[in-house]
Amino acid sequence: MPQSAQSSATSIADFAATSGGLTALPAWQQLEAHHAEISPRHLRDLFHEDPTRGSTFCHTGAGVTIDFSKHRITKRTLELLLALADARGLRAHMDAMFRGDKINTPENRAVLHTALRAAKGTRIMLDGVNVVEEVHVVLDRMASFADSIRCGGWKGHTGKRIRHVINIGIGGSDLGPAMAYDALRSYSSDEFDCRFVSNVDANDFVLATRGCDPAETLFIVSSKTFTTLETMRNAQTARAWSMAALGNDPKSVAKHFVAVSTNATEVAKFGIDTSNMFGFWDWVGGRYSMDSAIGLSTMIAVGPAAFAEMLEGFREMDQHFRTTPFANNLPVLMGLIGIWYANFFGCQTLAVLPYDQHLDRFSAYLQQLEMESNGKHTTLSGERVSWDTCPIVWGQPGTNGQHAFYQMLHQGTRLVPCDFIAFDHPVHDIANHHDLLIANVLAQAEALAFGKTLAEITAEGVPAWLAPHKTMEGNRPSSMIICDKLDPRALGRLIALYEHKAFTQGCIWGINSFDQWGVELGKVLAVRIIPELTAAAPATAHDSSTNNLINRYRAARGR
Ligand code: G6Q
Repeated sequence: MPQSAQSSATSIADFAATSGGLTALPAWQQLEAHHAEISPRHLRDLFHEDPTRGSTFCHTGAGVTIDFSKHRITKRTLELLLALADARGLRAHMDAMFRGDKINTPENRAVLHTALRAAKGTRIMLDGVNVVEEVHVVLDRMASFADSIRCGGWKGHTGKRIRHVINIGIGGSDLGPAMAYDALRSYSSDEFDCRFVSNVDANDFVLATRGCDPAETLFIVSSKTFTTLETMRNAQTARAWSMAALGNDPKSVAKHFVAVSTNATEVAKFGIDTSNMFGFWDWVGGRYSMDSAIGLSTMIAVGPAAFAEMLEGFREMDQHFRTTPFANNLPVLMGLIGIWYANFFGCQTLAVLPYDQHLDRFSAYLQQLEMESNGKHTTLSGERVSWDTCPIVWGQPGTNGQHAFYQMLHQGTRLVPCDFIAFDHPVHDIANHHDLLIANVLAQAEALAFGKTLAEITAEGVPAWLAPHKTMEGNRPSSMIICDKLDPRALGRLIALYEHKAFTQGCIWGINSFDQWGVELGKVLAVRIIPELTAAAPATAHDSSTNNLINRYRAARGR
């Protein structure tokens, strides 16, 4: 794609300065006019007009193939979307991220999760330090710790080997490791299990520790800040639970608790020996941290070699994103096509539908990645956007979803673009399960796109009164994302694909994808309410609804 004659942002300052004004861009306005032409057209006609469409809109990179042909796009749509990316300075912004420029301007931080998987020997300088060297020092420490847990060399306080590893963390310090543990469960050691406690609801802790012998249980307290309310309360409960069973000996903490954090002072205050702390850095956002030390539980589960393969998968997708022309660039195309639906078709959601049970928690992970990154209404220059930003991301694995919510995808009144994710080879090749699974995912994409007309239904002899109920409009778009097999490398590739897709969209929308101010107010208000629940006098300082709800709860608890 040639550089556009339209305004092209080249530096972070330019990027911020031009982050408003999206809808005034010529490419945007051309897309609006183009949408009026495309929206009445049916995928049936687009396929009829171009018999090669199934291959021309299919791209492969970093071991991932994506068939975009069942989208309501033409070559012209892509040309205009690519011109939009060009006008928004995507290339320059991407280079700035990889280089370590402080593109998270509201927090004055670099965004260097790509350095977490850079190969040993790479140089990425930030404030005079080669961050890749630091990354590998931590990876090496993680590897020797993971090996000692895996081989039983690390013993608990009473001399027993560790059988249960429990990660305590929330948000970015939980969703990634929890998702990855499920995703790679079939590659995990059977010598121990990993469990996850995140919710401040005590039920989470009780259920996660059910059946665990404290003498065989290791807690990883994962918190970038080491001040998060939920994590700190769960860590204190875990310490009490562990010590109570281990003779209340404070020395037991060193054998049953390690920390992943950037905050050595708070880690030491909690009682964890900082030699059992694995660090990371303020240039890694929580939701981009599952391949940092936050992935310690993943490394313990699958081993350092498999973890390294996962990092290679990430790196391959980073390389693809960074070097492939946008017209064939998977994250860029995914991001732009997402913009096409969110901003021109007005779609409010995106369904992510993995056809592999191991990816049970993948859409929950993506909810944070995309919605916390791009669920913003303020541009980098501080104005309110006059365009929509992140859609709602949701979904669950097929084929279960087919027997639940797919009805709405096929015949509902809302247009829901879908990401199907499938694998050529099964992790467990039993009977012909995989053929059945693949037949289903292919059939769903076909049915959504082409549907079944009233004429076809009627020709089958369906009575006129019933035929409208059975009619499937079709023209419902989807991507088919295909990898070879779900293994650590493929997982790394897939996550990096979505990370860079989110980056692409944040750049087009002109927002900062790397802060999360929207979660702060609720935390502050909760801290204010906590003492009011037990105070001598009823609450009067809030609105009448909140006062009433607090006082109702107090009464229910006999206060
Ligand atoms: C992610 C967010 C957020 C964060 C959690 C946990 O990008 O920053 O989800 O990960 O609030 O924070 P700590 O790791 O500091 O406990």
